[in-house]
Amino acid sequence: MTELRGALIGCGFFAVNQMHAWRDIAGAGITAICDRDPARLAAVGDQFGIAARYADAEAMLAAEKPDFVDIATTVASHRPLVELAARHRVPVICQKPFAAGMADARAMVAACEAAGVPLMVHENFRWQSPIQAVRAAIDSGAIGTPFFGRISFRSAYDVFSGQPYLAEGKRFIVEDLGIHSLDIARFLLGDVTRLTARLRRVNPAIRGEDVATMLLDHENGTTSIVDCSYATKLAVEPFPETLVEIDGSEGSIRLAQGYHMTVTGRDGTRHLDVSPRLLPWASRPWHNIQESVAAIQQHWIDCLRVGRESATSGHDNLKTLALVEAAYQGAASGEPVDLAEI
Ligand code: NAD
Ligand code: 89Y
Repeated sequence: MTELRGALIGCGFFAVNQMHAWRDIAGAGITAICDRDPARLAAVGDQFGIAARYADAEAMLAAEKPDFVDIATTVASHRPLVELAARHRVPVICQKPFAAGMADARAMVAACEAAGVPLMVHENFRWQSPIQAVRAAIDSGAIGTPFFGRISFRSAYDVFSGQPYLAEGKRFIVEDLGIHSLDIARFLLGDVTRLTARLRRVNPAIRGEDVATMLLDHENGTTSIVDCSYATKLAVEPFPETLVEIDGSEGSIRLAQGYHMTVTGRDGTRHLDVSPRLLPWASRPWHNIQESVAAIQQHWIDCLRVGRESATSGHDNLKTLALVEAAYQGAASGEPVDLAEI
């Protein structure tokens, strides 16, 4: 099997996880990196032994002609970089949030489609092993047909020290973290027709909202609550665990703090430890996210090899991003938002 040669753009805080994971991916590796910040370029190049280093993404794509490009920059640069990859006919992964608005997101999907280039959004939370375990329990039929869900992420973890830009944007928790929770809601319970949202800021030291409570009507009639907070001080800090409740016609699923899953069905109750693996390069409490980075990157390579659309393709991610937009619009108006109008 020929090794696919990847190029990474953006050598910042999160890219280090992606670089570690690429080293373990079967059939692929990163052979060139780019960052416009020379210090970050040097740090990642030295840490991972990458000699091909570029300050300019276009120069890298032209010289290296990689098999795929992995964009790990923040949102402002996503559209120009995805369109650059499309022009060079290079399959592309783009970090979340895919875009700051629907028009940019649709343009990026259209550019890749027109160029015949696969596009995946690095929407990794659905790839966390506890979330996959919940989905497997639903699919097993043990709880019957789901009619209610709650996807909950509540924490007071200091995310601002590693990602200072999160304190500065007009938008914060829905665009940064709630986007994952909304994607998990779609993954577990299906697409959404209507969303009602309430947002607020509790932490006076940041610009955007840090608490969000959302009510989702799913196409199949299921109702869910998606709630997230970075202003919730708990006895035991749960970061970065997403807690899940699913009620079905025959039973229920609870994914509780500590990666404890309880499945109650016709045949009784099962208690399961669904803790993520601690990969050799990972560190607590990030190991849950880090494991999902490895999983989504392997999925990308598996899909790329056989020409299959990835689970979180650009096209799929438009539906997750539309929920983010609906949350901001709905919170501003105080009214429910019809997703068909986003
Ligand atoms: P960061 O600011 O630490 O790093 C971004 C890097 O990209 C910087 O070094 C910057 O110099 C570089 N860069 C920006 N534009 C560039 C360009 N045009 N060409 C070359 N280099 C460029 O940001 P971060 O915290 O690593 O976040 C990056 C992305 O990852 C964000 O979109 C964030 O939301 C996302 N993220 C995802 C997860 C997850 O679990 N999926 C977790 C954390 C962050
Ligand atoms: O940026 C965020 C993400 O995607 O996962 C957690 C995070 O790092 C902080 O909220």
